[in-house]
Amino acid sequence: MSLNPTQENTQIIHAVCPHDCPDTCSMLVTIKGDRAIKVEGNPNHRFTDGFLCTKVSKYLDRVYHEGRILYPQKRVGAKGSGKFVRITWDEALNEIVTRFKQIADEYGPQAILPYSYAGTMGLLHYGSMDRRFFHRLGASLLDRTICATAGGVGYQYTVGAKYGYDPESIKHAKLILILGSNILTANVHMWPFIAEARKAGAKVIVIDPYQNRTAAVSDEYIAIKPGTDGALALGLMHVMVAETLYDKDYVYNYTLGFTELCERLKEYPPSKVASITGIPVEKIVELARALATTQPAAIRISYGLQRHRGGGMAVRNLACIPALTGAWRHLGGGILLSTSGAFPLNNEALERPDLIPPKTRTINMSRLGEALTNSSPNGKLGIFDPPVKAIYVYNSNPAAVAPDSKAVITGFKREDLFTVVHEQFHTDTADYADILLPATTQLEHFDLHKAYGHYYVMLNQPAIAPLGEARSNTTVFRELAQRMDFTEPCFFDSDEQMAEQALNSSHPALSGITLERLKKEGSVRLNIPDPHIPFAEGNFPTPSGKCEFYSEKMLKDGLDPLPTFIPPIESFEASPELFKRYPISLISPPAHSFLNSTFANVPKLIKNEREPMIEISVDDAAKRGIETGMQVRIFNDRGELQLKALVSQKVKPGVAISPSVWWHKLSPNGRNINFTTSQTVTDMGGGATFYDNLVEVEPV
Ligand SMILES: Nc1nc2c(c(=O)[nH]1)N[C@H]1C(S)=C(S)[C@@H](COP(=O)(O)OP(=O)(O)OC[C@H]3O[C@@H](n4cnc5c(=O)[nH]c(N)nc54)[C@H](O)[C@@H]3O)O[C@H]1N2
Ligand SMILES: Nc1nc2c(c(=O)[nH]1)N[C@H]1C(S)=C(S)[C@@H](COP(=O)(O)OP(=O)(O)OC[C@H]3O[C@@H](n4cnc5c(=O)[nH]c(N)nc54)[C@H](O)[C@@H]3O)O[C@H]1N2
Ligand code: SF4
Ligand SMILES: [Mo]
Repeated sequence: MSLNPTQENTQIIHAVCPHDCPDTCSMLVTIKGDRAIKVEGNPNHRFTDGFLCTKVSKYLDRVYHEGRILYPQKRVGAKGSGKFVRITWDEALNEIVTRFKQIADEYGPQAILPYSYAGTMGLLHYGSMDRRFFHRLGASLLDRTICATAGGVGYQYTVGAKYGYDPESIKHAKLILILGSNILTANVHMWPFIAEARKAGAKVIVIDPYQNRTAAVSDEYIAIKPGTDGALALGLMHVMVAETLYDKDYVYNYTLGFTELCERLKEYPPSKVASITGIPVEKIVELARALATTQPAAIRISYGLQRHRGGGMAVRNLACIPALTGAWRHLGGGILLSTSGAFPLNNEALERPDLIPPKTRTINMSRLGEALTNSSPNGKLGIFDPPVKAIYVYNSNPAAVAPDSKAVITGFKREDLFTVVHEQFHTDTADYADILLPATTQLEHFDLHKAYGHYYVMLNQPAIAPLGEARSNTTVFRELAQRMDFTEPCFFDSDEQMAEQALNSSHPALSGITLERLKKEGSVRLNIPDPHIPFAEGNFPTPSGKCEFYSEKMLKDGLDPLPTFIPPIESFEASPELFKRYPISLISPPAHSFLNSTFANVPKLIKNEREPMIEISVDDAAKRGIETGMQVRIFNDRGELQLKALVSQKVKPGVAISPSVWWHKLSPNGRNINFTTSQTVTDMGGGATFYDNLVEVEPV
């Protein structure tokens, strides 16, 4: 432990915020005796800048929450009743191994499904010993698509890898365009850099179907119809080409397929794009001119705009813009979705994909309902052979966060499904466990971190001993491997050894970044130029080395090789019949005080959010006789729930917003918004389509 003595027998430990958030904050934990007494943002970290967000500044309320699961338990009541009795770790682990062996004998090991996501983003506890274990076991593989794959894949077709301008360089931008990203809620440490740009005269424009917190403080807010950003990008490029505002030299040297792109753009004049997006023609033209003639221009996109069927294509189209305008030449210009692709960590060493038996199947986590009920949403039965007979859930709360809750919960209720849940809290998912295991929090274990919103590698040192009998993910999988008699040396690696393996790469970006150095410094910037202008002279990591307006790879993957517009599957354009019955597009974006469903059980943060709510436009409310404060019923063919209405100027007619993700059991009638969302997946990457969701709303 790196302990720095301070006054009154307290010590400060370097930690890292583990949550699924681009900011990956450097956190200082003060401990006194065996207790953590304070968490704060590291003032010496350039991105964290000395502050933590609303949620994580209450991290100790989570660590010392009275609802922590502190010992292993076995279910005694009906599935979902939440009734458990205490057992020992030996009993719990032996039961898991016995059941896994039985199921593997009878149905084959693929009947066992691991289910995890980013409850912690620490590389070790996110994916290391767990992957080794399930790979060696021959369990089904899980495609982790619930959040970011659509945009990630679309971005990579165009740009080649998941990184863009250096987030810190946005302070040099003169024009900042934000789409599908609520910076003040979900990426708050980027805001000071944006504020600095603004002080120097930059204009900030937010394009979003919802006038969110970020839009409210920006220079201009432009409302867009949900799921239509792909068309907007085409319209903007149409104007840039028609008015010859593009950077000819950049296009000639560093892009592929300009001629084909121009042909395609003819199909998207501003008049057509205006009718698709709901943005007036003049606005589209003005925005195109501004983007092409103001440099540096920075586009910040996040994941909101890709939670629709055409989400991959929308991101791909937007990613073409900075190559057309030449914005990549400038410090603070370009586009940014994520920085995660810049970290050349050795994932193969961590996860050992070589242990996967040939022909192992992959199950898409965004269609968990389908996997657990062994039936598709349109009623086809017996689609999985073997059926899923066991699920091991960790780092996730799928009963609450996965789409189509009715199907997911029907699956979890199956008496013949053996369910293990490793959790810090009695979540909605924990209630369905047969065996419930206590998990450590970030203060109780060691981990190594990369980030998706900055360029620093970071180390989390444990600050306190595990509470109760809590054990970390890596500890539990190491013990399960031993009980399974897995004898490969990788099952005996310690956390520190795995961290060293992850850092073991010949890539220059990691040169000089060692565990030893991280133990001293806590956080080290990747060995990349500072400041970083990645594509000033092309060097795109695509197959052609250029920014690909035309993508041969997309063609091979069965996609349109050129930018195009794919409307939301639940829209007037794509399903007029459905639209007649369910005319409101419901978006359920991150609540300010929760992190997905994490923190949604911390009283102070629940108080901030007040209660589960739906914001509905003045017009839609009037038509339905809805007033603020009324209970309303929200429904579609998948399910229904009840929430309090807030009549709002922040959404246009036809759109509603419900900040999420509340726990089912802490929501009215035990149901959250995912009773309405669907298991349909995106055009690319098999991503979830949470915001491609038509509903009707009526007073109760
Ligand atoms: N406070 C807080 N922070 C979080 C989270 C949280 O739950 N709470 N979650 C974390 C996680 S896991 C993630 S992935 C990120 C997500 O962070 P973001 O990517 O910023 O969040 P989104 O869900 O993507 O929603 C952001 C905005 O996208 C808008 N949006 C929805 N559809 C469209 C569209 O079609 N076009 C456009 N232009 N905008 C659209 C929404 O109205 C919303 O204002 O945040 C992380 N940070
Ligand atoms: N309607 C709607 N649904 C959504 C979204 C939305 O915008 N709208 N957002 C989606 C998005 S972007 C995402 S990323 C997913 C997120 O979904 P999840 O990945 O399930 O994220 P959380 O809800 O935060 O749940 C993480 C759980 O992991 C547990 N945990 C934390 N650390 C550890 C650990 O070290 N070990 C173990 N064993 N457990 C740990 C926490 O206690 C918590 O209960 O939700 C999706 N669901
Ligand atoms: S959730 Fe994000 S902003 Fe909040 S402390 Fe963690 S990394 Fe920082
Ligand atoms: Mo996410």
